[in-house]
Amino acid sequence: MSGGDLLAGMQARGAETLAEGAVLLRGFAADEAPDLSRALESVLAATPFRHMLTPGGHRMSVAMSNCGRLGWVSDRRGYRYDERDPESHLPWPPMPDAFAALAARAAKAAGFPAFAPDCCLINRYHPGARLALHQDRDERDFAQPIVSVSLGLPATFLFGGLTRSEHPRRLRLEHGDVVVWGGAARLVFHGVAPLAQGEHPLTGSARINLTFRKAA
Ligand code: MD6
Ligand code: FE
Repeated sequence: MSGGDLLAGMQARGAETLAEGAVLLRGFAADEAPDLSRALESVLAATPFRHMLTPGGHRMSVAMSNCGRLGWVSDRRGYRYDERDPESHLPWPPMPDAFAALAARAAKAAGFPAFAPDCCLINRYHPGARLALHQDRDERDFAQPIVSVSLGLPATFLFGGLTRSEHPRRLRLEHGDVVVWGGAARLVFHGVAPLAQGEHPLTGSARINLTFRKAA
């Protein structure tokens, strides 16, 4: 893509730089959200949402599943990527084409032209569910970005710094918003504040987040 194309695409979609390496593409996935939602239904039929256990023994308030060659899992042994669903012992369902295409298109719009994710972590928040401040560091290559797609109810995303002590900014993520994050921002601490009550026509009383990673 030429610099001109990149700029045109970003202006058309209103790209916002959150930090060096982190870009918010507002509404980038809004048009295809119904297609994504249909594809998601068939993934979840094979590998339903579950509340994983943290290494410290707490049940996570966010429900999770995965698709793609690898899935992110947490249990008493720690965090890791695994080729199989620990509940069914089957491989995770393949990543739907619509998922992979969107992730690549968003990464490209943010300046990462060769993103080929092997994992899509699927997060479901109901009111009250939250994600504590963390870094994504279970992946092999931190030169690879992460693409994060928000569907359904809005959330307050906490966007911190490279140390846990830095006070996070609060950022509203709405249905169809995509955040691409890599480069200097790849290891920032981040989280999600407790989800507020609400109803969304596509997802009901939930927020769904798809995060695409190149884990291996
Ligand atoms: C969420 N997202 O938005 C959780 N991690 O529900 C994440 O933890 C995340 O959005 C790395 C990069 C982008 C993200
Ligand atoms: Fe994360």
